[in-house]
Amino acid sequence: MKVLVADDDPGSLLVARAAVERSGHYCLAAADGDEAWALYLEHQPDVVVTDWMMPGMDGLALCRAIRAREADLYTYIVMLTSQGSRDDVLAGLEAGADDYVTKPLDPFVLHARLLVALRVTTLHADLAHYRKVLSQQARTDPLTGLHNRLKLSEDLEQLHARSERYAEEYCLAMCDVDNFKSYNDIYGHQAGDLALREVATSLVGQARTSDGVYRFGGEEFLVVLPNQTQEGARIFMERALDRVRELEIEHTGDPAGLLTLSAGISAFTMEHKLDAEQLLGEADAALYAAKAAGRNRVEL
Ligand code: GH3
Ligand code: MG
Ligand code: MG
Ligand code: MG
Repeated sequence: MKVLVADDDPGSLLVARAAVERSGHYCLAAADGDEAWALYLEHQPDVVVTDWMMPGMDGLALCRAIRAREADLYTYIVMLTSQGSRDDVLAGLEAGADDYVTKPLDPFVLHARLLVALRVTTLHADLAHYRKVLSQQARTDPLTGLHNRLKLSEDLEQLHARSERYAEEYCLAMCDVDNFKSYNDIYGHQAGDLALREVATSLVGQARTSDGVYRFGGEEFLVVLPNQTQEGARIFMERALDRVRELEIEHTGDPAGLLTLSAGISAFTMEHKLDAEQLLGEADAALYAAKAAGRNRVEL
């Protein structure tokens, strides 16, 4: 672990530092609270062992500053307190310290407390990791690996705010696989899953890095096209539909004999400032028009 030790008493600092290093940890030493805070910000130590009374920023203020700042990383804090100061102990723990050791410092005691610190910081690192994994999982569609609707609503909110602020246009394209119910009926659900994956991969391959491809629902995909005019979006989607036809996924239940896609496009422009929800509605209405006009096409 990376351990930051702060003490304005040089002798005490030396003992603490030796104990930390003998325990096999990397030690950063600070002669007062202000230096400790600067080192904390620079190095993000796993553990802070801090004296209570120090000139400038004291141990209590340091504790509070660390707790107010940390987000994902947890810093384990051990307070060094003078013997018999029970109120200090309580104040320290309330300010966010995890543990305390009384002075004069016994190196063996500090070594023992660092074992606990290691256990706790490892646990926190695991939790942070799982939080991240779960957060990603919650935003990912397991079948296609695409971002899902939750992620779409977050991204769309951001894009909408940015586009409004900088007066930029963007487009949404709602896509839906044609006659997919009959595809499942003819080829089976597993083949249907595979086809959805292929369509998803094809759409992603078509998109620019700034574009977003989301699984909106069962066999529906939403493509978000930032900084794109409606005409640009139409050209993009025509090409995307070409690519899907070029997959040549046989579908005898479809008039084209192939698996095809229909798409409806809506645009956010300075003249047509709908909110994101209304734009989704417009894209869906355009998709409905594409279906009504015979499928396998793009409508605005
Ligand atoms: P249209 O051309 O009008 O879109 O007709 P459609 O048959 O594609 O539309 P409908 O809404 O009637 O059927 C959609 C089908 O998509 C029904 C559903 O079983 C299938 N589907 C939805 N999600 C999945 C999935 O994850 N895997 C598979 N294999 N099929 C799915
Ligand atoms: Mg002191
Ligand atoms: Mg559908
Ligand atoms: Mg469909």
